[in-house]
Amino acid sequence: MNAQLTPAGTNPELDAFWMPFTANRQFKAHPRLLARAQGMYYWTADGRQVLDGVAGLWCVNAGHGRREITEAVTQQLTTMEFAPTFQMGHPIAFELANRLAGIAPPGLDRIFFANSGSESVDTALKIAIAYHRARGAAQRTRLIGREKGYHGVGFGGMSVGGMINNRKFFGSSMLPGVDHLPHTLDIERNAFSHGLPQWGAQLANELERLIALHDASTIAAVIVEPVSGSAGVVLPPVGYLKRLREICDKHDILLIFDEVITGFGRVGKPFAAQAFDVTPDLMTTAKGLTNGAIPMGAVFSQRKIYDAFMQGPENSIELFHGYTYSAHPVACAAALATLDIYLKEGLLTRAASLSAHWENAVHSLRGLPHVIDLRNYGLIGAVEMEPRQGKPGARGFDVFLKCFERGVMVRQTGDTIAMAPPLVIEPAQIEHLVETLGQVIRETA
Ligand code: PXG
Repeated sequence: MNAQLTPAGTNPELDAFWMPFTANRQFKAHPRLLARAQGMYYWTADGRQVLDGVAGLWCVNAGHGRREITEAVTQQLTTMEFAPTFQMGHPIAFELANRLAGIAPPGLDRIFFANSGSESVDTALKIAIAYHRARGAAQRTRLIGREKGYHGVGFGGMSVGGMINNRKFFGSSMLPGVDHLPHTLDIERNAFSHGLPQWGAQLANELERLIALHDASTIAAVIVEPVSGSAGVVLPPVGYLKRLREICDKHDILLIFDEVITGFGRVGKPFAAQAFDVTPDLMTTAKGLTNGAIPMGAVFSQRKIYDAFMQGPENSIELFHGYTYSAHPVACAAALATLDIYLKEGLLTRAASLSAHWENAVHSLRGLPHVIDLRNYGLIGAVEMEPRQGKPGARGFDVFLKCFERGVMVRQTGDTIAMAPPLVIEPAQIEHLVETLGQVIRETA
């Protein structure tokens, strides 16, 4: 694209696209255009190679340009580009659901399809509420999220989410009856933890406090990310998720794991539920499901939840929910080809074998100027920097921009830099990613 800047610093060619979660004016004055991708790399529109340190947006787990996915998608488009799944079906939707059930945590073998993480989250929240109603507990409608949580941008996900900027601009247009657990980021106590922080399991007990306040009989579900990404990588303290599970069980509250970023190998097991040995009742996924090639989301449900809906006359619809593109055949084809790659190349567990190397690389940044915390788990890493006086986020943004200029793409949230490379990354590329980030931090005041 011919990025001609007008004197005012605007670019008419770029104006029509209102970009998501982007500083539109800054971007359009200084565009960062990606034009091509292969393996671990992007190439910019002007031909520079950029190491992908964040798997696109936490989704391209098998690396870019996977021929098998392209072929499966092409084949499906040729055979049948679309088929409805309302009162109709097509074979690969069922095949994909079976395949997903086969790698799922214990019992999560009923799969509902959506088109994004946000849709998966809203689907899971609706299933949770309708499940209690189906069991005769229609008063259980309250949802509990967590501070710093990110569950997408639908009204449901926004309401249970806990990132201030994602909420405050939208007034009181939130779901009623939502409360939040405290987040688990405690830099004072846990800074520079290698892997999971030791301190903080007792934060799960705050759920008991919310239950005492609202009464368990009003609460449908608790939703958390096992590891949260968007808020700048927040890890669960050792024992925290198990404790949440125990409390939910005690009070008949459903536990939802939002595995949109942790799913499909990011933490060294197919899902974080398996890595932490804690099984939720519902699990939301997207992103890595199709290697980012075609939008798709999937909600994994415990069989007991599905079974609770299977009552009443046989020809009645059991769940009044779904999307035109639920189980879109092209997305199903992409997901099946992606799963084949993951299994053939051992990618669902590769992060486990790389994680010690990754941990050392991330923690080699300790002692650099302004670095106040380093966090790692699986193939996720974060560097938290001290904000500049009165300018939160400015240092983070500078570091992000300079990394990109040096040929490395990372993610920035405030003054935290997050990394989550494709799971095919080689040790030398880990070094390159982290060393480049380290140099940039050294040079950034
Ligand atoms: N849940 C979680 C846990 C997520 O991380 C969503 C839901 C929403 O997914 P969709 O497909 O509707 O965007 C997400 C999305 C980042 C970043 O860099 C993370 C996400 C999206 C964009 C940027 O942290 N996660």
